[in-house]
Amino acid sequence: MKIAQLLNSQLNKNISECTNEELYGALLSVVNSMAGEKKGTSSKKKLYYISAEFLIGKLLSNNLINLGIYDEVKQLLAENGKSLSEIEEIENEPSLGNGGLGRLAACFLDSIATLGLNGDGIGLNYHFGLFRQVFKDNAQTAIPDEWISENTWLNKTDKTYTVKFRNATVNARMYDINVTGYDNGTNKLHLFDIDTIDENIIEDGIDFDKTEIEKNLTLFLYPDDSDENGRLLRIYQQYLMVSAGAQLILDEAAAKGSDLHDLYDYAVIQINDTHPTMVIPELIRLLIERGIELDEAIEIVSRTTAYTNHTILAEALEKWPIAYLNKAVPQLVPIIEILDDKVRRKFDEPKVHIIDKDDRVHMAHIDIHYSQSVNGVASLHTEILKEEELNHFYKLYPEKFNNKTNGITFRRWLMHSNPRLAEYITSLIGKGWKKDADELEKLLEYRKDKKVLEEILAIKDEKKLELAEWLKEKKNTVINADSIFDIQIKRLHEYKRQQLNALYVIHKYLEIKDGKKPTTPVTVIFGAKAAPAYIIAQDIIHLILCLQELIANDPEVKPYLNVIMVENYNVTAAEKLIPACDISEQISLASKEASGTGNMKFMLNGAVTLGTEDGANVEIHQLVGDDNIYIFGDSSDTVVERYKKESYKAKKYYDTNKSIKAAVDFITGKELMKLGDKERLQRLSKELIGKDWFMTFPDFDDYVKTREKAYKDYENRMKWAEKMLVNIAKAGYFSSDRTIAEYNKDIWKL
Ligand code: 26V
Repeated sequence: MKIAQLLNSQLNKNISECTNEELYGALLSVVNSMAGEKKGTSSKKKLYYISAEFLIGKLLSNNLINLGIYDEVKQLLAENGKSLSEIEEIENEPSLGNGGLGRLAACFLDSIATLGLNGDGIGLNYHFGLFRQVFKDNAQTAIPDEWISENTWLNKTDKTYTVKFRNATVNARMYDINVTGYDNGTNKLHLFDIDTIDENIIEDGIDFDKTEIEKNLTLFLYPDDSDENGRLLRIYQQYLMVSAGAQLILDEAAAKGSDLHDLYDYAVIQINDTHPTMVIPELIRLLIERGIELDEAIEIVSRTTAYTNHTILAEALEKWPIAYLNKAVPQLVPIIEILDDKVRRKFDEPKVHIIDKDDRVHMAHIDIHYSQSVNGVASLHTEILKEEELNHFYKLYPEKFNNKTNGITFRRWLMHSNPRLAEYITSLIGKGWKKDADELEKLLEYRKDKKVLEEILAIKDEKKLELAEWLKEKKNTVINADSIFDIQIKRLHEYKRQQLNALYVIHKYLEIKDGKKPTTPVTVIFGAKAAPAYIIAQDIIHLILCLQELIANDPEVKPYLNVIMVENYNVTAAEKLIPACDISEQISLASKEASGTGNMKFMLNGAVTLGTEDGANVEIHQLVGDDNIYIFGDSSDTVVERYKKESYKAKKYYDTNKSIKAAVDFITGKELMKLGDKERLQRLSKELIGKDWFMTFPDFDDYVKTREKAYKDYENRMKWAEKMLVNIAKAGYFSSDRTIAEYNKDIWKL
């Protein structure tokens, strides 16, 4: 049937007479059923990508693109006086993720389906997801993100599994979201939930009674875990996900003929960071329950699982007190103890034991000992895991360690978010790049072609105007579309160093005040949520918002420099911001950012990176060469050494470097103190001078110098356009299709 007929069968009047809401509802049902009818590949072995987060973004356009009906639908609507982009506005963005790890999981699902691999996602259906960020008095406040509405991509299923905790038994119900492949079949994202959730227990902001798990289990992603009840709730959530997931995996394998002794021929489970680690002891427990001997069960599960590490920050590596596990999921404790005991019998080194001397369970250690593969997410990251962070494990199991440099789906991050650029690329080199991203290199032929370079600049200008309009309409913010757009968007964390960017802004502000005016105006754009319990991160947001206000009201500075912090940064905002970016800020302290994936999205859209040699920036640098990236700062070796020697003294830099002192003093100077919260600004200034744990001061001068160089180079428009073009041409390596093909070849073997 033609789309028009399908759509009409959902509507009881003409398209032209429908509201956008009605059209969105109708499109959703049509697309959902078309997607559902397209079967994915059915191989004997199936991949299960299990993750606490899936930051999938809005689905309508993405599905229209993947089903190959985007243009047809858009035109049909236009013929009836309707706009697809206005209809897209109706959709709420699913609030099922927090940052890079969750977005990566979403890109991976897209690529798995696109490559025609038999693989589904397993996660949880959080009713209010991660919080929605609202700025009030120049500070972040958090409210529930009500993303589930009547028209939803969630398909309720009849499948339920019993999940037992010490003090409660719940029924986990499976909801499915169709995952369409680009020009290929449909896979599933399975999200578990329980019917007894009570949304009315939410009190002020995002507070709620943490103890009533039948009512609260799937209310929020990452509920506050600063007290025992919060930490227990995290364990309950994780177990709900893995127990239901494990039962599903065993059911599906058995249905295909597995006797469970050969589970690894039917299933491979990719464990996305440590949140799903309990799937290992849970599967062992379930296999024993079904009659398999302990040792064999351990062997079977170890051959079925693979683990991805996404961070080296010690505080992010989960360690649960055994007492907490005992309170929540006592059935796993004897199994974890056996897993630990086996390790202890083989290895004396306490650093590789699972249960430490303080009776805490190191979740990553379970993954490393009891799975077949351990991978990092960019070459530098994997090297650091092997040589530093996980060196003791690497020595035991060198064969398990491997690198899988992250990637992004070009369907969402180019074809959907920047259609004009995508079409222009196709007009130059044909459409082959859509299936084989390496073909983007053909663009290099045009690096000296004036007409091509001018068109690339024109597309960027158009995207900048669009962003300016969007900011005006949605966020009530006015920006100058003729300025350089210098953008840092990512979770707020000290290691990502938004504070370094803010120090630069202050430095620049002081220079302008001093009469040193930039030739091209600059708009510095931030977007970031901070974990509600992360005080210094909140302070950094406060500083940025105060700077925004200060400059907006300063007629002397405003024509040259502006600061904007976009409220509630999410996938939808990223889709507007990234195509409009000139300079992509990737300024984490070298060695700390596992990979980064925003860096890849920016590059693909013709932004030039200003960054440290960290994460995947290293690989971007290698691909584009020195002339097409701005690299600054200390190397990861220097940083690692400095930590080892404990030799870093921030105060020394503050005392001897005039620019640093001036910028830091400004934080507690009279201008900002008048606008801001004294306590927050003083705490931040004290943190920087007394500690600066992520070493912004040693990199400060080089950062300023390199950023100025980038701004200067920007003025030569043709040369700049060539840098843009090289970045686009070299981005092919970062297609998640490449990453997934590597996972499949080396680990999953589907
Ligand atoms: C962080 C947080 C912070 C807020 C409270 C709860 C919570 C729970 C888990 C985590 C771990 C986040 C790990 C993560 O997102 N890592 C990122 O993974 C990306 C994909 O591999 C990678 O590009 C980023 O460099 C890495 O930071």
